[in-house]
Amino acid sequence: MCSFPRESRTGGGMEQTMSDVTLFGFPHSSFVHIVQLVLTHKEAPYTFYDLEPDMGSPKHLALHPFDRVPILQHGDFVLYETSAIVAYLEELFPTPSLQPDTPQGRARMHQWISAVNSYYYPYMIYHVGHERKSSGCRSWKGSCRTIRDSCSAAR
Ligand SMILES: N[C@@H](CCC(=O)N[C@@H](CS)C(=O)NCC(=O)O)C(=O)O
Repeated sequence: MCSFPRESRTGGGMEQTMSDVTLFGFPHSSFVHIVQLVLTHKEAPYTFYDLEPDMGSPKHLALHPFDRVPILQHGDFVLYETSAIVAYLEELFPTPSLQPDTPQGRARMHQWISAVNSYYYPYMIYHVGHERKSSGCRSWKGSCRTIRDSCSAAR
């Protein structure tokens, strides 16, 4: 069990609610936003813990060996990887359902989840986003080339 102190929220983000679901992340993370969107849509009470100051600490790595967020804790059960988390939430809070009701629809959904994880996110966030932040795309030609290549790959 994790011993981090927690800040309580519900999916709506306003009320103070005790819950055995805790989401660990940091506020600017797009993957954390995905989990928050699902919790919010399902009106599921949860506790948010801002892990930003503790990223990379032994406590964080005990929850996520790959040094990332989000992490979901439900009672004693700890889970990482956004797609696994949202699939778990779909079972835990089945209504309203957030997945299509046909095999083809669900297959397409999984195709998009995989494409975002494998292709869009690495190029658009890591290569373009991080390169822009570090260089501003003015001072370093190599950086501009990385951004141009990443945009082409993401297309
Ligand atoms: N495959 C992971 C990716 C999660 C991920 O990359 N999260 C980013 C935030 S959006 C992160 O933890 N970054 C920390 C870092 O790169 O140091 C998932 O699906 O949950």
